[in-house]
Amino acid sequence: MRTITSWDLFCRVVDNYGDIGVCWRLARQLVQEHGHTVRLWVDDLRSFEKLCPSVDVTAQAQRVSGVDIRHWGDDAQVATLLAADTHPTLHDVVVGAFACPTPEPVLALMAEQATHGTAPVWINLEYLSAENWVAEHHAMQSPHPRLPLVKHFFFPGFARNTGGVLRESHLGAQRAAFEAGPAAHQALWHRLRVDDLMRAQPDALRVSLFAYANPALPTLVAQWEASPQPVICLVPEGLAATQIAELLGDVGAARIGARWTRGNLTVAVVPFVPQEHYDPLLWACDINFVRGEDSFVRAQWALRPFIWHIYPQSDDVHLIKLDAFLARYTAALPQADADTLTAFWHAWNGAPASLNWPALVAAIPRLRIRAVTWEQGLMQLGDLAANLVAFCEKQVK
Ligand code: TRH
Repeated sequence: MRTITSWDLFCRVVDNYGDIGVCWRLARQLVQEHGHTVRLWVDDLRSFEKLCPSVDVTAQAQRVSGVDIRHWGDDAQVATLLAADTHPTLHDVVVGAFACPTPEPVLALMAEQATHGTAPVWINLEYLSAENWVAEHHAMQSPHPRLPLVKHFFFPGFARNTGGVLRESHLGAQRAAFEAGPAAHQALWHRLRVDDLMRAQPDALRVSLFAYANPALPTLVAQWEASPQPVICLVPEGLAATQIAELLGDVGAARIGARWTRGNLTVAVVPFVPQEHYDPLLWACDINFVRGEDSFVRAQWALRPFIWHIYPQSDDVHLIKLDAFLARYTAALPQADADTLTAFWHAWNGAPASLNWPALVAAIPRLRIRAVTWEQGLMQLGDLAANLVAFCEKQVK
């Protein structure tokens, strides 16, 4: 009987950091929690470096945090790197993340291994969605049109009969340790270079803002300025920071350390931190604005109210995904709070007129309770990495 202990994971960076963010998290978890071997193929090492500064952007092959990283270039380069590797055959599982294509040399090798009955399990790791059809499509198979290979569709999700979402086994303990004492908070604020601000305004509402450029931002900033309670907005350098700087008449000044104060609002541009340092920022804020896929999931594990800026797709199909998640998340909220959250998420995703910050703030106590029950429900699905391992083991039994 074959067992599953090793993985070839292919990641194409389509945009921003979510593609590599998810793959890097999964790769580390397979190594650290399952003791497996992972070879992670990435086409864009510069985006990767942003999440993991120890990545050498010039190296074709390197090992970081126990993960073998390969620069995914053209097919010839894949073949060369494979041949040169200490492990020149494929690993037990070949994963294409976010439906990226499997390189031809890898397909050829898989087909050859298939003739000996040792073809790797072939997985298409899909995008995350709360839509109902996901459970029906999860684990479906698709035979290759030419080769004796079968691809398995593995869908992350929020419902039973999906793959769940990523969650490291130590996450709850780490979060509890962070919340237990002020030292961890102080270290975080120091790392983000805002310790003076946090000391000066201990009662301010703390907000983290990770978003794409957003037409609702001017309205939000105006409502923050007029807020009765002071608001501190921590915005990582990037798209939203640039937009805020332009909005506040300080074009080109969205550098780390930049600060603006307007009315009761203080904005601070903070560094884009390595991936493992992002969670504490979410844990330490009262409300988190997140985007894409990975930060969206991390905000759910932070047990704080969060606002999702979903990755925009053509024909507004992303709005269907947005509403599918909202339907699940708000089902257990009092109706008024469900309406408030829904209106705010809609405002943040294209309908600025309905943006109502005071209503959202008033709902925080109930949203925090919901965040806890949501976490409990999600944990019952098991975590994606463990679910994926179990799924692949089933395929080789
Ligand atoms: O960056 P994103 O918008 O990424 C993606 C991609 O664009 C992708 O093509 C698309 O399919 C997907 O969205 C839906 O958002 P995401 O997924 O939240 O990824 C951001 C990553 O950056 C995540 O792993 C968290 C990490 N991060 C840090 O490590 N440090 C930071 O300071 C911040 C703000 C984020």
